Amino acid sequence: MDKKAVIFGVTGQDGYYLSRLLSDKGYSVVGVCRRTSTPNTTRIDKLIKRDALQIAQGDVTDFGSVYDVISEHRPDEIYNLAAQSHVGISFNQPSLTWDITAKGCLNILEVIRKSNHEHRFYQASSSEMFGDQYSISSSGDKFQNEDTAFNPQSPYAIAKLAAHKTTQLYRKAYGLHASCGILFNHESEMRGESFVTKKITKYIGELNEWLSNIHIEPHDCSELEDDGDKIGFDVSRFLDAKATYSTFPKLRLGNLDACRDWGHAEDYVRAMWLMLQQDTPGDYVIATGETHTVKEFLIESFSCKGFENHEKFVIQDAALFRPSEVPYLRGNYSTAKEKLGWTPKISFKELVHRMVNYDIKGCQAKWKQYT
Ligand code: NAP
Ligand code: F7E
Repeated sequence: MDKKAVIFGVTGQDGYYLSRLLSDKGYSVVGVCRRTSTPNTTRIDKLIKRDALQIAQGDVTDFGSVYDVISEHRPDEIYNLAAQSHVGISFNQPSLTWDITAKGCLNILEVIRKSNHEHRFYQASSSEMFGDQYSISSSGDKFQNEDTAFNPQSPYAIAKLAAHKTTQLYRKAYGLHASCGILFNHESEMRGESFVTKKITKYIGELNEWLSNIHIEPHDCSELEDDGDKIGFDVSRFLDAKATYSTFPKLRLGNLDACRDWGHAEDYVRAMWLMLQQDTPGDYVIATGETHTVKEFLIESFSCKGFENHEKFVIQDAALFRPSEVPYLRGNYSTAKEKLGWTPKISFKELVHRMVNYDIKGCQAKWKQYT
């Protein structure tokens, strides 16, 4: 008989890729959505339409709705992807972040513990839990693996660590088949727009559209003028005399020196599924083993479209720096490779190019709609 899975956090980036993967594998997939005043199902609408995904109403902070969903559907596998997942925002909304990201996980674990059905459980743990900690290899390289100490640097990371430890406790104390994926940053065409990668690639899509409307090639931006927090161009020679000067805002970013290990979400949801197919539960680092600064991501993104450099278009804004930062992340995924047979397939360069191309096409399509 086909397996059944329940996904909390189905409307997010990973929820989309995971529900697609499980549905392709023949699972009956139930995605839990919370009530919002505007639609939050844009990523998954196509999956719902072709009956690859069934929706249940629920909120992880509401024990009763978590109980109802799990007891009604009695899934073989439960994936908890629900979180207030933005590290920067967690400094402004620590209490909400705790309720969703830490207590939400506890609510699910409690329902599983009380259930008389065997549910396998996946918890979306995070490399943010390492904070400023790393291990050092015999050749002197810095990395994090399952044995590296945790020292969280944000309310988000503290909530994730609480959920991680609670999952481990429920595994040990009550014998639950509960696994934690310690996932390093993973991005995609479907990434939320406030994360730094998507912020950059979406900006390039919009900038590219502006340049094409003023007849300037990305590799030839020398005539653009620096206008403080905007760039400007005298368009009178191309367009009607009324429109003489066109401007476009610069991209505002915070810390460009932080190092992140960026992979593609499509690879990472495969690892989540593999964890729940093992006879025994466990904890696994999922990463690419490579690290890049935010600045390197910027350079690679701008170079995809042939821009000479990014400097003309970017402003560093002190308000976007975090009160405390995670400086260096580079995961060692050898346990996942050995035990799950998992390796990432999509490289850093391919990830960046896929995101930039997707956002360029998206902005062109949007522009056509209005012209
Ligand atoms: P995301 O795009 O921000 O998605 C988060 C999901 O959680 C959304 O579906 C959101 O629903 C849902 N959610 C928020 N509050 C909820 C609540 N009270 N009840 C039920 N659902 C709620 O995050 P993601 O990038 O897909 O990441 C998935 C999970 O992995 C998260 O737990 C994240 O913290 C963790 N993680 C992510 C990364 C990464 O680099 N992407 C790395 C490590 C760990 P709405 O659409 O209604 O907001
Ligand atoms: O920041 C810097 C920022 O918000 C990456 C989440 O999925 O991965 C993600 O957390 C870096 C940080 O991701 C801007 O200071 C500079 O150093 O894209 P991010 P994150 O904080 O690494 C982990 C593993 C998760 O678990 C999280 O859920 O980029 N940065 N300028 C900026 N970041 C943002 N968001 N916006 C900026 O303008």
